[in-house]
Amino acid sequence: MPVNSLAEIASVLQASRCILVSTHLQPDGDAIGSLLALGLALKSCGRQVDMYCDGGVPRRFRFLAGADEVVSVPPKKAFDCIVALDCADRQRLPVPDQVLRDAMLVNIDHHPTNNLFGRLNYVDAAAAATGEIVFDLLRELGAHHDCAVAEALYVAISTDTGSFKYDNTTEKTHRIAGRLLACGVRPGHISSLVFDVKPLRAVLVLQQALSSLAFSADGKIAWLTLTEKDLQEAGADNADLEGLVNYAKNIEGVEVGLLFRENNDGTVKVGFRSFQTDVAALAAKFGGGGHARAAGCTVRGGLDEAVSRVLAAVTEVVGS
Ligand SMILES: [Mn+2]
Repeated sequence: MPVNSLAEIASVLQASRCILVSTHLQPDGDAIGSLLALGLALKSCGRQVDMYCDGGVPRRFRFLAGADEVVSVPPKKAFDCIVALDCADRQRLPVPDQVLRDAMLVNIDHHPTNNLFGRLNYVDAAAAATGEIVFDLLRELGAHHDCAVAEALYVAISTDTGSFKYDNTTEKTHRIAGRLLACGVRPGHISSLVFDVKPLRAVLVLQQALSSLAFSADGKIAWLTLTEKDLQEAGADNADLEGLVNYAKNIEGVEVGLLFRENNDGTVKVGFRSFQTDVAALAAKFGGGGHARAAGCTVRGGLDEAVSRVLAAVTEVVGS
């Protein structure tokens, strides 16, 4: 699926003086780790580099070196080259048209749905993370993997593989991780900062959510509900709800886990997780979408109404 080679992309980067590195909206660990690794490495190769992501670096990744150099609004200047990382289409890239206009747009990604929107494209759906591709690109560039770059790549790869637990994890993933450890990455240190330590408000909102746990009669569907008041009392925001739905899904005997989160605009956000059931198809019935085992939608109406409508649809598929 890659259209251009990493050698071609490396030579464009080497020929560019002024480079913008960016990534998709609502950046995750792979987005931020890939961005920082490539940005810092290009700087160390003597390029002028701006790093930009929508909203800036999320709190839990701010310990990474270079995070304070990432800007949260698009820089208003001309670039020779713009690199989009981990971004499946142009709509997910928050860079305005006028900034893109005269620049060489390079698209580096691993989403199978990537529509090759760059002038140069390297898309490898077999890569567990965009960070794996950036690792190869840095070798092509002859860039030195210092510890800061290695930590950023480790965050990219460990987050997109769920700490090397998902089936996208390959022999190559572990080989790259091994090279990163050789550069000085401490896996316990990174995983405690990225996966384990949580702000108190996230634990308080988890406490609220668990107290709402409910099941279908046969125990195959489990769901959690959170009201706007629950979130306010905990002082939590959406970022604090990440992974919460899995508490419902991972209960023995449960096939579909759901999280209903009341918004303050008269809608309810629903998260779906499953073992086998195609929840993307279920979410699509309510105008949402996602992956087969992880999907979401937003339903108009109150919490009780959303719960009963969505449960009726899930029950039709998994029984009750
Ligand atoms: Mn990714």
